Amino acid sequence: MPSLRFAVIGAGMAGILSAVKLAEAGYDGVTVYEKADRPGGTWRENTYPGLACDVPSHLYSYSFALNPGWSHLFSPGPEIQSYLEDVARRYGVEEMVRYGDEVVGLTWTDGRWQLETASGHRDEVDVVIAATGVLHHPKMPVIDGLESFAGRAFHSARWDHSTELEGARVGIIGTGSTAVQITSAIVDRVGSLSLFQRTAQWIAPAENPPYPEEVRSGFRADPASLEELHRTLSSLFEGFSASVVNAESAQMATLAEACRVNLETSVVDPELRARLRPDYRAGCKRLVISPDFYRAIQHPHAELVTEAIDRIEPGGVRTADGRLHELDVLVLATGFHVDAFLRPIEVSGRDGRTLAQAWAARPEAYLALSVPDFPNLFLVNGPNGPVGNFSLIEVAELQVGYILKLAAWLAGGTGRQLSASHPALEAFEADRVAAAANTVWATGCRSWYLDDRGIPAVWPWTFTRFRQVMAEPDLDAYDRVG
Ligand code: N01
Repeated sequence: MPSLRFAVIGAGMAGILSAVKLAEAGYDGVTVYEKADRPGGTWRENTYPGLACDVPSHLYSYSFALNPGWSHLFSPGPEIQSYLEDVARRYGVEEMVRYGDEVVGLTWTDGRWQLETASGHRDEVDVVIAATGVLHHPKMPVIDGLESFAGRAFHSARWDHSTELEGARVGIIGTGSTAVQITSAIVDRVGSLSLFQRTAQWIAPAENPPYPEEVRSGFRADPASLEELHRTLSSLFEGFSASVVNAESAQMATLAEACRVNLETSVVDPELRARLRPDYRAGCKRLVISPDFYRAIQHPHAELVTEAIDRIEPGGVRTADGRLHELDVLVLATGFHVDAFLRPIEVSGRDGRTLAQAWAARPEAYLALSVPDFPNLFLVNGPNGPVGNFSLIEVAELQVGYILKLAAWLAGGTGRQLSASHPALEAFEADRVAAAANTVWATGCRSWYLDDRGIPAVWPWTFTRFRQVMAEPDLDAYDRVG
């Protein structure tokens, strides 16, 4: 039995997966550190009305724990949270998790990681797997007067369930996937809804049919059919990945046309339609998928506000035209600090080099998972990885499979330390940045995919290539220390 000791940080989708796979590989020295009191990660933190996954549920599932019971093509957030909790329970992850204790420090000393938590607990491990998430730290908008608002104001990922929505005058800032889902979910209940749009979004139409009980029991009776469905969806998404990384592909043109037709045929008022029409290409920002957003925004008491926000006052939002939009509730669906990987954990690697120093310009990791001078620290869903409209579960499964191969090398006794070499990271980054220029994400829009230079901070190649690269580590790309 290998004698490595592991710390997994985070008990979200990727942390649960890591723990399951480490146990399956026979490692018994595994502790999962989770700052909250439950697993689930983003699905625990986000509880806003309308929360759902816009990747089909039968793809957004662990391949080893397919779920015949999904209620819908795109199942709601609470169902996903229950699924993750259920997997954590059934696969023995619960017993490995230390809840309510946040990792605050990681220091590489004498060939091992010294880990420290907020409670003062210490651990010493050979390998750290950081499964700390991407869309994790809420990004608050910088708008004058935000604190002066007299009603209830909160970020979408910190939904205040004590706030009464029935009959309330609700404002939503943002038009990303989150704001679109919230708008559709609450428009019928609120007194009025003002959606503050800084940038229009292309909306891909997609119905969200339920799976009738007979279909679900069919899946239960025939697990092979469920596997087949997972495979089919996976290859569909793999095809999509090939189109987004080639902005001129025929599939992108088809997608753009579907979004255009959706807008032109769904929105009746030409003036509203014009204000909802983006001036950039479909897919440039992360595609928003919704069956009913256009219906919602045409609701008699919904208003699309396209005047820029000037400031926030106790009574509501004042726009640049001088109008005060009076509100009781203000939802900030303004996204996340997507470059805050691992932070605020203080990480000190080989020779005292800190991650803050290594990432002073921006986060970078070889193949999105290993950072030079930080041996035996591996990231799942780390910087510049595949995040665009794919199943992040599938991404994480491939990454964890790769990390397990690195761990097997460490456990094999040939060497005890592995971190990507500087030349390997530099070559990877040069190729990545060059390839990113051909993607649809670089065709001229503002989006959370772009780094501070305006370069898409994502995997710019096909998912097929990602799968191939993850299949077998190239150990020559790593500094190996015995
Ligand atoms: O955040 P976003 P999100 N004044 O960053 C606007 C995943 N997700 O939470 O476009 C005015 O996309 C900002 O405006 P602009 C998914 O990957 C998945 O919606 O920059 N507006 C934008 O409209 C998604 O992409 C699901 O001009 C301001 C919005 O806020 C990711 O999470 C569901 C502003 C932020 O959009 C993030 O989505 C939901 C300001 N000061 C989310 N600051 C699934 O179904 C920001 N904005 C899987």
